[in-house]
Amino acid sequence: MKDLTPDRSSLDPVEIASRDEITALQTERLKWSLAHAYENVPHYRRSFDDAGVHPSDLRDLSDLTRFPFTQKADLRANYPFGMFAVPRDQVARIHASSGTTGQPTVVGYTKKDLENWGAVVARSLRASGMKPGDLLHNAYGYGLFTGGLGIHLGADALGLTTVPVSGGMTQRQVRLIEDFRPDGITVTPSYALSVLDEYDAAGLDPRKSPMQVGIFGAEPWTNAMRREIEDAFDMHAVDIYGLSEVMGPGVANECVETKDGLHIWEDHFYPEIVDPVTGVPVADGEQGELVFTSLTKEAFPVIRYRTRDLTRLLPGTARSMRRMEKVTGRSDDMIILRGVNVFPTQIEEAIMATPGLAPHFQIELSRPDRMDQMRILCEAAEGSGDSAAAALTDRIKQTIGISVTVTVGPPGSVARSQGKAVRIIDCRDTTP
Ligand code: DLL
Repeated sequence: MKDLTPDRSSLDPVEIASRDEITALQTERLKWSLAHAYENVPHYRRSFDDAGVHPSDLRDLSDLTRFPFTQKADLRANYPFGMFAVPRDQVARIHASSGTTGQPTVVGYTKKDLENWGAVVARSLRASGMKPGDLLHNAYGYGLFTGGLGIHLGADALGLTTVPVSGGMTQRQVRLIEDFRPDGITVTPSYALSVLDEYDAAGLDPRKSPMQVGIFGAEPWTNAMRREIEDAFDMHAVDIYGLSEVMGPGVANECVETKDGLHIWEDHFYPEIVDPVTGVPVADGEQGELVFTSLTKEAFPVIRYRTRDLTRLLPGTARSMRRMEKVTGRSDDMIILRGVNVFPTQIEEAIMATPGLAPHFQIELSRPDRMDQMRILCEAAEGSGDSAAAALTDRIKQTIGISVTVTVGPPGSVARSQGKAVRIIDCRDTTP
């Protein structure tokens, strides 16, 4: 793999500023953001008043913990535009979450917000090893989802040539990659695997593909999956994180030279980690739920937004800004199987460590006789037998401590998605 480390002189000065400079900037911006939310969003005025706090109570960053959390339910209760802090005619763009359960969550951006978003995505793409003039194959979905258009903004800001392919039509993805010869690809890691399958189906060698880097996010993926993809395509695989409520892609990104967790662009998004049950903040280095406060957003400020994503904060390395460890999963995706907490990422790790299995999988939950059961649906790698089932069952028992059944189907038998993978099929009847 080629060394893609960006030239230090090409970085935004704030990426390598001192911690004191970053803290001073965050404090000034946080004061503005709290006042802006309080003065312009009835929900924030009410919730701050109820908690007995006022934006002027914030003297330094540690005072933020006195302010109330914001939850997804608050955004839903104010559907569609109730959380906007500027008049609707100053909102330049609307995005929304898919809303598979209940109401979609609507978010908005002013022109300035779009500029800032473009800047943090540009920073993310540069950290991933892309440079002005490079060609980018953008296979994140375009539309209300923030992936496609968010990456596009950043690619424009960095000066890339963007191919706005969006998701789907996998054969065409491969043909365009081979014809246009992109330097990088932006796509969910699970859909990257479908692209990989298509390379095989077309009889093409993925290691000869032109791509030098894949920038993968929008869903959890493990370091084991990173190795698999890097090996298969002979390219770097880096992690990009974000969520619509906070901005979209580009809230945090790995640096291609270190791949040791994602630097949070702390000059725009202030992170905290809290205990997911009690909401009490925990120290850097400890696991918990990630919470974000926006520092510069005009249209849709978020104050202490509970992401449900589980990770921990680590000190900066390649950049001064703190890192978040690769996300283990969402607290809502945690399966409690007969008392043991299990995340789909742990199953992914076990599958990747078992010879003879392809990296596709789904987890089926059922409850016969009021006992929760887990079945792992996975696939034999091309040309291998099905002896891997027993090996995977054993590995999961030994590493996670749960008994599961494993069904190893033929290649292509596990459902594919064109964006975020659907990992859990819940067939449990929860009626008492
Ligand atoms: O998925 C934004 C995005 C697009 C990020 C493209 C990266 C690339 P939402 O649809 O609002 O936004 O979903 C946000 O997806 O709270 C996480 O649970 C999950 N997620 C996003 N990035 C990662 C990642 C976009 N790198 C939700 N690792 C978040 C793990 C991720 N989970």
